[in-house]
Amino acid sequence: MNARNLDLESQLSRKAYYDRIGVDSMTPLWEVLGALVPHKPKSPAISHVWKYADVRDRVMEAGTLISAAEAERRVLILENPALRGQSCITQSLYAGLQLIMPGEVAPAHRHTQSALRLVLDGEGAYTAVDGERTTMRRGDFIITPAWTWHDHGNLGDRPVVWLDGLDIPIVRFLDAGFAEKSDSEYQAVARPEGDALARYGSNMVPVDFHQQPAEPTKVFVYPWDRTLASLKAIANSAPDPHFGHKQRYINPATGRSPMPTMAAFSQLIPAGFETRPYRCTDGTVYVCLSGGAEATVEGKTLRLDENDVMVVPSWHSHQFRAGPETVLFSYSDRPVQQALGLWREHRI
Ligand code: GTQ
Repeated sequence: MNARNLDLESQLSRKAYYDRIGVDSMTPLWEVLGALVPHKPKSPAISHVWKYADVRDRVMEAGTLISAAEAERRVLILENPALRGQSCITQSLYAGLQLIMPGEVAPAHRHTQSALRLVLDGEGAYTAVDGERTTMRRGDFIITPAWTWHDHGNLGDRPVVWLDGLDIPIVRFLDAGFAEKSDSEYQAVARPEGDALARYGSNMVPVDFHQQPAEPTKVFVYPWDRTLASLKAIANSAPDPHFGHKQRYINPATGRSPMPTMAAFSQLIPAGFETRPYRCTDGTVYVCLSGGAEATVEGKTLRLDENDVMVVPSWHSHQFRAGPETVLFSYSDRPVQQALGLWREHRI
């Protein structure tokens, strides 16, 4: 409604009416319809970059203030600057930087929220998912599907930092959060390292294995060396104008995303290449794994160097200009939007 075209008397009588119906917990749709049913997505989130070089010291400082055991998870949440206090980086996604110091254990628990990890800094840590440990190496993409037991430890002599991506806001929105702590700090090792990858992630599955489409993959680590080898091998071909060379991580048994609520991607942009502007309805978190690039998001220029984390909200047009050859990891809620028939993209 355009109140400016309304005489004062009408304005006052409407306001009085709104106050009267407010007593019965009602409010007029016509005052909010435009916001409820927007012409196009108008995310309250904004684009932003967390420069790892700037925040690394802050993360390390947490290591002197609280132990992983006391914190349960020692994480600095990356809050969208326009959504402070809501523990989210977009309306639907959570991101955080988790620190584990040498000798520490982040105790075993499980929850209905799904988690992904992207290892950024340090070495010697492991994460265990449903009885199998995997060593965390920089660039490894690791998942903890909903309701799987997981604990993290650091057997090395250096602090280790990774990016956590969770669907916390989605589960919160649905009021479907459950969690429980294990009686033991860490899970007993049930299978040797590499078991899940060998069984489910090597272009084969056990002969009698059949998955429902919505089930998460049993492959819980996508090692960086394999990802990089794939990207390098395809980088000889012509790059896509909007993406460079972009691959989507999948559940190899179904071809769908590794987990039902979050998609993840790896992308190589050749040295000097500029991608054309692109927008999609899934707000996306990008991490620069190697090289460096300039991103332009709705006219705003953001600089991306190694380990920097950038958020691009829904329907924000963005493009990248790579300096040297650049590899970006990203994740979003795309599978949720696709399952609901909501997802749209625009290759500008
Ligand atoms: O590692 O289990 O960043 O439960 C937030 C919640 C990490 C985890 C987070 C979690 C975890």
